[in-house]
Amino acid sequence: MLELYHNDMSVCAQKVRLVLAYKKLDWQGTNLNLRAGQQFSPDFKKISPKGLVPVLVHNGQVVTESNVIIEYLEEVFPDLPLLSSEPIHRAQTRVWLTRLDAGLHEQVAVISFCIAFRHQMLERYPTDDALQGFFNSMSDPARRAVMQDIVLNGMDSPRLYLAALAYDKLIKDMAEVLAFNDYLVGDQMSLADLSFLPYIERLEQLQLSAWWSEYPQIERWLTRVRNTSAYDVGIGEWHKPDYIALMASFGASAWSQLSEVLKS
Ligand SMILES: N[C@@H](CCC(=O)N[C@@H](CS)C(=O)NCC(=O)O)C(=O)O
Repeated sequence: MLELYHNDMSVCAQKVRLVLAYKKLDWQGTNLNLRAGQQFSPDFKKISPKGLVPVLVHNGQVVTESNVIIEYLEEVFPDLPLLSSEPIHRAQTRVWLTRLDAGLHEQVAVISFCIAFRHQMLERYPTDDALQGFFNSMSDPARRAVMQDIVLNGMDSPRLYLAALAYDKLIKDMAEVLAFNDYLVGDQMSLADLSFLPYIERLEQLQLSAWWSEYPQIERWLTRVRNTSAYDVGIGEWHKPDYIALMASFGASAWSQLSEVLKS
């Protein structure tokens, strides 16, 4: 039996659900409310000591880390493959996946919180004491420092601009590959496409798609990868209208500010 501890709108959970859906696997899920801090509950921390989703439990065995989970799924369920049989393509896929752990995952959180999600936190914890209580519930001091900065400083956080620079490089690198290929690796959908889709869709939800307006190949790739039943099952059905509306509303003015910084 496959069980997934996840969150509806979390990008790294979306990535795992996409792979499960692409492979047409059945699973049962627990959708944790991350804003309410359910990821820090003692029970959840028994299977995820860092208090992070997603976590896969397969026949009682725990697998953490979304990149590890999707490679595990590929190994155990090789039908409808998402890794090429060509070693060089497998290597290229893994290089794309590494990029998420090497910073892009934190950067998507920084951009999402600075622009939009911080407002959910400020509403849920309306007093300084309540907010501080939430920060204090984060046992990892590095994560706590990032969260404090992005919630309190929002668009003025220096982390936002470092994240934007990293994303700018990503968009250029994707544009370079997609100018000649339909997919990020080789000529077939792979773990790389399904993994990066949520990270690009998030920018679109934050009204930042002007970022790739000079690269129509990225928009074509987005349409191609979304035009699958895996997208509907893995992402579309989980979209939360209030999150989408919040991102659209606070994102509306974000591009003009970010693009000025990128120009400088
Ligand atoms: N490297 C981890 C990152 C996991 C992660 O950051 N998960 C986020 C959701 S996308 C989370 O659980 N956040 C809750 C928190 O930071 O308290 C992975 O790829 O699985």
